[in-house]
Amino acid sequence: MNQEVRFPKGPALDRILTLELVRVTERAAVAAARLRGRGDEMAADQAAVDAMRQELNRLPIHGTVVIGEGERDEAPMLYIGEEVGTKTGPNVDIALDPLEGTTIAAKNLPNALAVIAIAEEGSLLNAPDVYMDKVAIGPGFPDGLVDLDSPADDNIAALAEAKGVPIGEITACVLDRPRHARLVEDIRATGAAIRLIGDGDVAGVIHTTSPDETGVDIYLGIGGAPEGVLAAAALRCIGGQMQGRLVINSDEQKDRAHRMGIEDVDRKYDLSEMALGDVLFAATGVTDGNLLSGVRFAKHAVTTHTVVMRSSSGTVRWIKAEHQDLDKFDDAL
Ligand code: VTB
Repeated sequence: MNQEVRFPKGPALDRILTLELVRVTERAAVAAARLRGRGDEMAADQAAVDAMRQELNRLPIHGTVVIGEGERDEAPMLYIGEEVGTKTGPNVDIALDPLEGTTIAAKNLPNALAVIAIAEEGSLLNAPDVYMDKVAIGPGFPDGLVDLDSPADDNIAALAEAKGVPIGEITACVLDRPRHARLVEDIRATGAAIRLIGDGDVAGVIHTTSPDETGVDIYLGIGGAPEGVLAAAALRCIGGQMQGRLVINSDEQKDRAHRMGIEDVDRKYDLSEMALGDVLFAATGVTDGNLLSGVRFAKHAVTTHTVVMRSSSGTVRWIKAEHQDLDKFDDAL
């Protein structure tokens, strides 16, 4: 999409793909979960990447990875620009993270996910692998209630007022990083609570959409830009508001953004400028989390928990799957 914002003409993706997509994240999650809590981030990530790629190549799509494991020279698989699928179906853009939260998976902490979004060709922001400043809230609030350029205290006060609760009942989710020291101070000064997360800000943003279950009302701060696009894809399906802006710290990063078609690196993106048109989004829990349970291994079955959503219908499906044919996870293509 880049600079030009296109408007959707209507559903373009095959409905069947919604359920097909579940297999892709299920399989990546199972592969990663087998290596959960082993302290080996690379191994867990690699297993998830291999598994996701194999399953993705079975989908009847002609897909191009726009948000992936990295640029071609640094990622052998699922790199940006890689073509995936059987190449017989619709042309689609794909944003993926086979293991979002590699560190949390390695430590077996909450909210590691296998994540993918599929959208009509040209409708996902081709974000470089740099940081992105983000603000997100769930659905049901007036448009423009929060703004990336407003101070955190204003955003929190506006949200509390719209929710009809005292500020002390608002919880902000923030990545636990030294770069957020000032942000954390500013939020604490309002009286709001903070959920500090070690990693996994795709889940952090999605958590704002169900504050009653997750306890998170607003997401604030700087995380990865690819994770920002994935989160935007999810919010386009469930509803909610989000803005993001790339954080460019060097000429090299600026060049990288330019190469990906982004002219104005200071641009503030709204949700629909990061993910537009007919979007499908799926996430399977790797470790237990606030929205999704992790993979469960029993003697004769593996159980997975997945959420899959579609923007054009607004349907959100929660799929608990019991897999009894355990060999299928080891099938090579
Ligand atoms: C976040 C987090 C990811 O990257 O986007 C983070 O959600 C940002 O980078 O799980 P830093 O770790 O450098 O702060 C991840 O941790 C993935 O690497």
